[in-house]
Amino acid sequence: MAGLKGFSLHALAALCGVSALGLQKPLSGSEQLPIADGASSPSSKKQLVDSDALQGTIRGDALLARAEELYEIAKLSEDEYNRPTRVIGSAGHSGTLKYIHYALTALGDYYTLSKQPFPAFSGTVRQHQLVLGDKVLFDAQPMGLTPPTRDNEPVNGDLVLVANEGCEASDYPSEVSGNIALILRGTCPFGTKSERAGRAGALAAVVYNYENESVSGTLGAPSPDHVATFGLSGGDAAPYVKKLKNGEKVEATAFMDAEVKTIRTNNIIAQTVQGDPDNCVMLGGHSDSVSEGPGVNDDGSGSLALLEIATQLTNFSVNNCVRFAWWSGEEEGLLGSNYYAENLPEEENMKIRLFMDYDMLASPNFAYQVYNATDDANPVGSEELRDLYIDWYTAHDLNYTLIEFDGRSDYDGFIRAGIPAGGIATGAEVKKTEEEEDMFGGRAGIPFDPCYHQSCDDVGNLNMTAWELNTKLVAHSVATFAKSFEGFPNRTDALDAKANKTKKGPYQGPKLIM
Ligand code: DPN
Ligand code: ZN
Repeated sequence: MAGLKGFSLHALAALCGVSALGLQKPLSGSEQLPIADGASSPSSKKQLVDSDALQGTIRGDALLARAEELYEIAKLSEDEYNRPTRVIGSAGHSGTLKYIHYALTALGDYYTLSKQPFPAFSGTVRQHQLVLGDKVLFDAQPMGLTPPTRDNEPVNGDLVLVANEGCEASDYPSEVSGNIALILRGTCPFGTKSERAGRAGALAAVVYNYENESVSGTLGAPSPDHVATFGLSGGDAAPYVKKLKNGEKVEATAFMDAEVKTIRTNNIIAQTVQGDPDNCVMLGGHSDSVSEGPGVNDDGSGSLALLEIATQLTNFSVNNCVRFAWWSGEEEGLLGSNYYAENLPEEENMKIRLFMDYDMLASPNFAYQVYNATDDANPVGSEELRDLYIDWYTAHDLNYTLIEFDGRSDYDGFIRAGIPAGGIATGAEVKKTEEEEDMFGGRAGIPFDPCYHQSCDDVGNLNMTAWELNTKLVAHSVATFAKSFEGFPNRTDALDAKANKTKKGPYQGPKLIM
């Protein structure tokens, strides 16, 4: 077990004892599976991968055992975070990376493994408060990656309304200097507003929404000019905007005890040794969670489905290369997948025929959701992939819904790099409708995942029916393209004309950037 130093005894026992499929001894529920044979070599004597055969290897009990191990690993963070989490930079996340890497190593030489390190930002807000006039704004939210207020102490000043949407230096009146800027959401990213406010000398900034909804946003990559920044709902901001417009004064106190650290983390990539290396099917899930919880559904469900399929695939031979990715820093703004896609040399980019994203496959109040990635708005091939999922659900007499392909997960960098992409999901914070209750069961009026980004995203949060079924669909997607790309559009250009049009959307992962 060299290489697993740094684990608590408990987690080490979980890792070595249960020994995730492909480690020392198979899980109790999977003893019949010919794991050892598959794991030993990339030999072409194996049966050519076939969708039904690969799907047939997927078992809920094996997935569940992995989820239990993952939760144990998330507990490694308890000392530092007071709860299980697999946020980047935590012991729970480095344990997750070791777990994935170790499980893949145990598959022998079927895969070529690599780690892709990259710098990532990790923000913590210990305490925060915004007071306007004599009112504490309890619903004011710190923006992701916000810096602290000066010396991590409260700052005071007048609240100063910024013109337009605060995207231009000229929108900031001179009174902003030494005071607190109030800026309307829209047109440019939150990070730009914070930077402009900082350059104008503001002590802090408040970005208010045009709707009566709070803004759960992030400033994105830190800038030395960023100032402590809050998001506020349109409703909460309205009385103050009115006062300021009437020329009345509003006193403000802002307090942000926060820290932004740059850390190094890494993606893990596993590529089959066998198969045409110039024609790869690529798929990914994210290895990290948010700091609030262990992320067993988000995205333990996707990343463990991939690990299980990577394990079972070793029983087969493939015609095309299969490349699995476990992205890091998804929750901080798709950092790992963007880094990967942006740093692909053109020749390497062209080898990736498509990318399939698997993020949240087992939401407790699930819907079977397919990203509506059409060819007219995305690199050609995205729609063919979308239809593969639709056809599979249809063939299994299952309902599905089409959901927006809006940049909330790791497919975004691929689309912008001209690579066709798509995926499936089971829903996050959005509430299920009556119609969806009729289609999928569960309960209307409550979120698909009521534990989304919370400490209760634990093993009990998984819907095993959805997870097992969706993992079979993931296996189907892998087997289909590992066997053949017949009928699937060829790549034309690394920067497909359409990809250029596909700019970064309002989302950068789970958080809004503008
Ligand atoms: N999986 C969510 C996350 O990583 O936070 C993002 C997401 C939410 C993606 C809803 C799709 C739909
Ligand atoms: Zn996710």
